[in-house]
Amino acid sequence: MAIERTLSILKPDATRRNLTGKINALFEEAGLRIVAQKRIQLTEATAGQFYAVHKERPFYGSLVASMISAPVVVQVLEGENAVLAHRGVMGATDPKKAEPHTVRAQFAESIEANSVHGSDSLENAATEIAFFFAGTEILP
Ligand code: IDP
Repeated sequence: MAIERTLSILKPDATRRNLTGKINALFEEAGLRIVAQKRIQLTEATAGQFYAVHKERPFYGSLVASMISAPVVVQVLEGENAVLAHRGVMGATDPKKAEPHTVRAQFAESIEANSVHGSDSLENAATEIAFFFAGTEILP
């Protein structure tokens, strides 16, 4: 088993409804350790850059607007197979298709306002962690 790090974001729909503690508890119960965490307000430019891979998708503008509608909590989670473990706790993108125990099944408002982001590969995790955190901010 490899110890990995992944980038997690508690999205505006979660911060707005004061759900950060409940979601963090699910991460910790799944064996993930929060080794860095900060609450920030994304700008249109930053959110647009972060989701640039979706630029051609029809929901891109709406997704960016949703991501800047309230503060987010960006986090680095560490643990065994953290990327897959985190994706497992998050659940499917569409909350209607997510397993009942997952964050998105329990908390998401919609396929867009789906409460959490998680890196989808170890390679993307490294890029996304560096997007938000300096190495000195990560304290295992
Ligand atoms: P993921 O977050 O589960 O990895 P992605 O396909 O990478 O899913 O999409 C990134 C984000 O874009 C989703 O978490 C969601 O907020 C939004 N999104 C994805 N598909 C749709 C859609 O069909 N309509 C609206 N928003 C979507």
